[in-house]
Amino acid sequence: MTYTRRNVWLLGATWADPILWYARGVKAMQARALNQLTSWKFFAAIHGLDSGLWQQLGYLSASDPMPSKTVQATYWNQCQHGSWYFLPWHRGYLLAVEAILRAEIVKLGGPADWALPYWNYFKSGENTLPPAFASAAWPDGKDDNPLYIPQRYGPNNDGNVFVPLSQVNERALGDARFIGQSGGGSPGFGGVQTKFSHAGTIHGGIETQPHDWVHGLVGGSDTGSGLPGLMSDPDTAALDPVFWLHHGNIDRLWTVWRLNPASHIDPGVSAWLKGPATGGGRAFTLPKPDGSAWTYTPSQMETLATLGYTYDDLAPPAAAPITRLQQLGFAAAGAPSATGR
Ligand SMILES: [Cu+2]
Repeated sequence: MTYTRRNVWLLGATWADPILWYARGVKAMQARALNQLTSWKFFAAIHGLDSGLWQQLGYLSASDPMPSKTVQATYWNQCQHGSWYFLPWHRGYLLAVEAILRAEIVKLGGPADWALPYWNYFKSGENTLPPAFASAAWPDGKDDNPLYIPQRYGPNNDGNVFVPLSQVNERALGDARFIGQSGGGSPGFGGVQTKFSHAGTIHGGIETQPHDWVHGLVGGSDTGSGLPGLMSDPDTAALDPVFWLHHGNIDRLWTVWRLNPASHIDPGVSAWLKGPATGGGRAFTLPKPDGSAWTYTPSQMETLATLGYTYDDLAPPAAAPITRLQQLGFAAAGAPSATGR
């Protein structure tokens, strides 16, 4: 079967089934302790853990049971940033959490074809935080909505969470090269060549815009304490349930880029295809629903059909940057001869 990830704004209602089941799945993962491989906090720590910041924000206390050092070294602080591994690593990360959530949902009597919704904040009218995330109230209880996070401050740091359309763009889709130039030049669509890179500084085109920008605009910061919103810092971002809908959109845009046009291709070199482990670096390893380890490589992450899922919309954006640039280019080059004709 093929799972279909759908636009959260087009599910039909604030608490349409896919989002309600998402909340229930999140709640089940949140009920587990930090040292359990399928817990919400364990998964957030896979992206990144800053113990001091987690403590300050109330997500870690001295009584939290810690996994062994070996488990921490295998799984935690793994997210790939400033790297050509940004897209494939995060695709695996989404697949892993989605599999665990789906297993929880099925256990709770939910749909076996559940898939993670995504948030396409580029669509006008859909750039505000989906309402199921915006208030503590939810159908299953009074005020313990698992999708609601108080540490989300928005672009003006006033708690009004939206993505200002003037501050984000999809221009990276027009970059024909996946691999960027580290010495200046284009950062490429997918990022610069690195080894295992947990915190690289040169971000690829799609990683900068919209990825980084949306993180910062949604998370904002607390003007009182000065602490970042969860989404604003990679070491807390995945604690926020909206993280996964944002990354769903980034993941979708990778496929949009590959399809439009078909000449957009992923790196063909083995250092990318086989991942950092072939060069002696850490492998990409994530927990499966049964708690066992799943190790994957970028080459296994390239094609949605192989991975058994798709998106409800893989069309290029209406005002596709590449088309617009091409038109401008043609107009500029063709103008003099057109006038002379
Ligand atoms: Cu992110």
